[in-house]
Amino acid sequence: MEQTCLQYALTEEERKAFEETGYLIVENALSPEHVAALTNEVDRIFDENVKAGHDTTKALFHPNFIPDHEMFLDLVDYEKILPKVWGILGWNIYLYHAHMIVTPPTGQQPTDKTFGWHQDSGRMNVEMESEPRPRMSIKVAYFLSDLTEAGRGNFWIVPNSHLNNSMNRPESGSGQLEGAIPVCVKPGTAVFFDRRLWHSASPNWSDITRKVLFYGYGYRWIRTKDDMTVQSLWSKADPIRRQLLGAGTNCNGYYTPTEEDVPLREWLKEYSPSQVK
Ligand SMILES: O=C(O)CCC(=O)C(=O)O
Repeated sequence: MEQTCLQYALTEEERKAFEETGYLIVENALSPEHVAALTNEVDRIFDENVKAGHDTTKALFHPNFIPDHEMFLDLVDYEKILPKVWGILGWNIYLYHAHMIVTPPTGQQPTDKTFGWHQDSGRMNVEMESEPRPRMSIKVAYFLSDLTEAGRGNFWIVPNSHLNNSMNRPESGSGQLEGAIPVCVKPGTAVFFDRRLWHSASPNWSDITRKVLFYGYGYRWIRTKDDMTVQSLWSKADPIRRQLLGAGTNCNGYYTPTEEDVPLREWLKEYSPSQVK
């Protein structure tokens, strides 16, 4: 981690916006060249899946994509983004989950069918007692395709909904949650969202294939949510990247970390001590 990343630290304004609304939009997180290079790899993976039988009109949900290309790995500790992640969650973090979603055109006419609204993390929302639920994790979504208009398979959210344990769903099965909006962003935009923010995927009624990379960061004591076969990447990774890829000295170190378990804390002690609690 280079000290230059500190210029991208979470500002007080960004913290306030994230805490109040449950999300944060960072435009131009990726340059057009970076978007193009990532898109090539996403297209390659989509084509491989199509060759293996994936229906070209259906969304491809492709988890555990970090080992698929060095560029995906490099985004794990991306200097423009990671400082904001630790600004929100602190230093005892890792990448617990990552998925790529490619949403091709459905070729169908728009409908008003209710989307699949949810908070992240399944049973966490049932088995953990508290109102509101605790944050525990966030996701960063890197949008690679042009989503400046609705109807393109946009990510939908209900701003300010992250402190609501439940939401009223339309009983008829048509219409969306009250206050719901499509996230309309340019390629190269990163969108941070609190796992509790009520959100949903949506159908793609346009003729532009939607492409997004989701990076889920959570506390080190949370289990991985997909296979996360990243262990083979540990030996070549620097200490902070190794932490983010789930390395640790022993099981207890995920709960009560030593210096060796959390090089990110040691780095922050040296370069940004006010961020170490
Ligand atoms: O594909 C989308 O826009 C939504 C993804 C989603 O629901 C999630 O990452 O939990």
